Formats: sequence, C-alpha cells, structure tokens
Amino acid sequence: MGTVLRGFTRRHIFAIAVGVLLAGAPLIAFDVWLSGLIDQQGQADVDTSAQRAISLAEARVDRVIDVLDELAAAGAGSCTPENMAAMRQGAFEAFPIKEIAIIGPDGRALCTDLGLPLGHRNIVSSEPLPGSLDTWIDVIQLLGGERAVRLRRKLAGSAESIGALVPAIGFLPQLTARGDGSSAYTRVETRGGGLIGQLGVRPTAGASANFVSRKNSRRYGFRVEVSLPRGGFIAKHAGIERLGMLVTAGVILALVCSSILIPRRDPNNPVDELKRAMAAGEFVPYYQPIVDIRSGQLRGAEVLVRWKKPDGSLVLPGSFIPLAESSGLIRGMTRDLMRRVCVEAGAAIGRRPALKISFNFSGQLFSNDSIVKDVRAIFSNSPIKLSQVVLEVTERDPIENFTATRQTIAALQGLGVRIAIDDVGTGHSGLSYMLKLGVDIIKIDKMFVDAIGTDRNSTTIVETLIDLAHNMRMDVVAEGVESFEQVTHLRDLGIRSAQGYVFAPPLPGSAFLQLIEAIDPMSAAGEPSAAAPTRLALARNRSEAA
Ligand code: G
Ligand code: G
Ligand code: MN
Repeated sequence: MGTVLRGFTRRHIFAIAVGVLLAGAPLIAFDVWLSGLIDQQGQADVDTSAQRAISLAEARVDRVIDVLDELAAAGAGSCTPENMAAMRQGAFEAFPIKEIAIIGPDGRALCTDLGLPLGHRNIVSSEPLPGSLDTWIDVIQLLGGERAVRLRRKLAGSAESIGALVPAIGFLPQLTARGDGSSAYTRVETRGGGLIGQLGVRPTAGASANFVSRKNSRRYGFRVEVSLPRGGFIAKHAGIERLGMLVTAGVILALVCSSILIPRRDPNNPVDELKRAMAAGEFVPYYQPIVDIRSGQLRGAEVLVRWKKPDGSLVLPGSFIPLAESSGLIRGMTRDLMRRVCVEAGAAIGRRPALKISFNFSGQLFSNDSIVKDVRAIFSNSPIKLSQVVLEVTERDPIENFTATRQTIAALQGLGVRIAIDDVGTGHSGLSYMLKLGVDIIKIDKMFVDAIGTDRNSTTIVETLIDLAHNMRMDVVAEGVESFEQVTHLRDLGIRSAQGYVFAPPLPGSAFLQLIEAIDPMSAAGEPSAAAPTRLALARNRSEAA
C-alpha cells in the first residue's frame, strides 16, 4: 500500500504544483499590472499638483499686476494721502495682497498703504518678471522669517516704483487635487532660482524612490517641483492592492473549483457515458450456472455483467470493463452489480446454502482493502451469506501489488468469502506465483478444457493442475465446457465442477431463477428437494438473447 500511497501523493503534488503555477501566473500578472497602475497614478498625482501650483502662482501674479497697472494708470507715484488711499483700496480689493508700497531706488519702502513700513525686510532675490517690461519680482524675507513675493512696477518718469507684497503661502497649493492634505513636498521658485516657498519635507532618498514632477511656468518663469516618496504612496494604496489580489485569487479559485466540480457533459466521452449508464442502472447481472458433473446438481453460478442499453441491445463486458477499470469506475460498477444480485437472486440463493455465487473482481480492487468493507456491507445485509460468496481474480492480468492483494484476500477470507483464480493457464504470472495468494479455487480455462482428450500435453497439464489443487485443498472448476464428451473426460480426471454452454450460457436473472426452481424446488418446509439433473441440459435452449 506504501507505493500506492506514494504514487497517489506524487501525482497529486504534481497536479497541485501545476495548479499553483497556472493560478499563480495570473496573480503575478495582476500584481504587476496593479503596481504599474499605482505607479502611473502616483506620477499623475505629482504632475497634477505641480500644474496646479503653477496655475496658482500665475493667477496670483495676474491679479497683482492688474492692480498695479490700475494704480500706475491712475498716476499713483508718490506718498501723497490720495495715492495712499488708492493703494489701500487696491490692496483691499486684491486678495491676497498684504501691502502696497511706494519703493525707493534702493528697494526700501518709502511708504505703504497701511501708513507705515512693515519693519525690516531682507531682499532674498530680485529679477525682472518674464513677459512684462517694467515689472520686477522680488523674494523678501520678513522679520519673522516668513517669506513674501513682492511685485514691483517701475513708475514712468520716476526713480520710484510701486510694489505689492503677497505672502509666499499664497503661491503654494495647500490641498492636493483630491482635496486631502498632501504628503508630497512642494517647492516654488522664481526663474532665477529665488526660493518663494516650500511645503512638506523634501524626500531624501534617491530619485527613483520618489515620484517627482518639475514644471516651469511659461508666462512668468516660476519653477515648481512636487515630489512624493514612492513607498508612502504605495503603502497608502496597499489596501487596494491587497483587495485586488484577494478578488483575483477568489476569481481564479472559483474558476479552478468549478472546472473541477462541474463535470463537463460531453455526450461523446465514453467515461461520461459509462457514468450515465451506471446511474441509469443499465449494467445487469447475467448468471452462468456451475454444475456438479458427478451428481448433476447445481453448485452455483458465475455472475457476468451485461450492459443493457436503452435500445434493448446487449453489450458484452469485453468492450467496457477495460474502460471501467482505467477510469476507476469498476469499484462502483462491481458494488452495484453485487447489490443487484442480492436484490434479484438473494432470496433464492440464500435459501439454498449449498449454492455459491461468483463475482469477477478486477485485480486492482484487491490493491486496497476498502473492497473488504464493501463486500461485508453488501452481504451482511442480504440473504446471501458471506460463505456463499466467491470472488474471482483473473490470472490474465498481472498483479500490481502482490503484498496488498494477499492481505486483502486474507481479510476477505476472514469474512468467510472464498477466492478463485480465474482463467488459469492463460496468464503470465505463473501458477505458483498465483497460488502464493492463498486462494481457495482454481478455474481451468476453456483453452485447456478444449484440449483434453485431443492434446496429450494439455491433458497432462490439467492432470497436474488437478493434483496440485487437491494437494492444496483447493476446488477446481472447469470453464467453457461445450460437449458431453468433455464432461466425461473431466469427470474421469476427478473434476467435480464445470460451467459451459453444454449446461447453460449466461442467463438473465429471471431465467436463472426459473432454472433454480426447476432443478432444485423448495419444499413447503423450505428444504431443497432432490435434484433434477436431467433438466439442466434444457437450459441450453434459453439463449442469452432471449
Ligand atoms: O461474459 P463474457 O462472456 O463475455 O465475459 C467476458 C469477460 O468479462 C470474462 O472473462 C469476465 O472475467 C469479465 N467480466 C464479466 N463480468 C465482469 C464483472 O462484473 N467484473 C469484471 N471485472 N469482469 C467481468
Ligand atoms: O470470467 P471468465 O473469463 O471465466 O468468463 C467466462 C467467459 O466465457 C464469458 O465470456 C462467458 O460468456 C464465456 N463462456 C461461458 N461458457 C462458455 C462456453 O461453453 N463456450 C464459450 N466459447 N464461452 C463460454
Ligand atoms: Mn470468471
């Protein structure tokens, strides 16, 4: 049984490995695809943020320049009260201007709309604003350390200019495109590299570890950088990734399970056809009588399966038993057949304890002791006693696992069942090998029966077989007996039991039951009466097809 189990496991490990590979490939592909998607999403996010920062900065500058243009056009050029009122009005209207000032040639504020200069301011950078002739952009550090952008416009015919101060924070987008607080780093500079402001913490790891977007404002030269640590972004989306993997795994599992569990119904598949026929009860037992050639009494019968198709045709086992064996259906088929015999002939056989009923068992059924349970379960609930059951194992097919077969045979014999070797003389295993199985009966093949009396060697072989069997306390049954001459020869050789067309072909259940009643009628007391051997030959006329 060890090798059976090992073979089973190896095959299944292989199947599982193939399954894992087949299921794993789409999972990995999905993972790669999803990672790619998340990467794309991360890059798209930083690109969008950078674009938004540029739009924001440009919109701020547009607004401020409008105000400065208006003030310049209105002639505001000095620190007069009227001018300062106009500047106040402009600053008030143009959010987020913090302050409007008249600025001297040295860059210092001469006066502001608030009436006083806003303390010391350190000019970090100063450069002409691209795209406008008379406007400058200064980055200024206020006393508290925070930065501001000052847009300054030269006043015509004057050394002074008018400037508007906007806190740097007004140039930095506070929210991401999705409206949530960003974990991205944002940096906005002037074209000359003056740092206007930055938000967040600049990722330190190498460039490939981050999603980075750098964009320049075409109109005003602002340089924006947005970067986002890849790890953080992926971690944020790991939930989605895991969920996706789970869903994919589920779908694959469902596909694999359904392909295994839902049997594909192919009407041309012969195994499916066998299954269907089994479910429809199309396999029926036929019974070939086994006769005591000394007394003429019925000794029992061999069950031979027939496939009775719905169209009424009868198929012989030679054309479906091999497929039943290779597909593993043979165990169920044999079980069904034994149950049917119990139902159909159980009463008639059970009442005649001397009758034996033989079943053909494929060799593979003996390699596993589960058949012992099957046999016990079927016959312990039937009128047929286990001691009336004979199981035939053919010599024709090699025995796959000798030890297991011997153990199963011993277990069956323990139940009272007897074992016969079928087709003796035709196999390749050798009789002595077969006899080591510890069987109870040998069935001599038709081939030898035919040769008796005509072929000297065959006669000798049969004589030897019979001697051997008697020495080993085994019974002998001759098969395929077709003539009374053969019966006489077999009787002379000391053989007691025979089957063959000379007595009866395999009979359908009803004919077999009639035959039993005819040759061995039960008395009112339930005792079998004396046999009526002369009736046996009559059964020949009841052909199988009848
Ligand atoms: O019945 P027939 O005359 O064609 O039998 C042909 C062969 O089919 C026989 O040698 C017999 O061993 C085999 N056979 C018949 N019935 C069964 C069965 O129920 N199980 C198995 N395994 N073989 C069977
Ligand atoms: O299991 P086994 O191979 O012993 O089955 C017996 C086979 O021999 C079956 O196919 C059965 O139909 C067939 N058979 C039974 N009696 C005779 C007979 O007298 N002559 C011939 N030719 N075949 C027989
Ligand atoms: Mn047989």
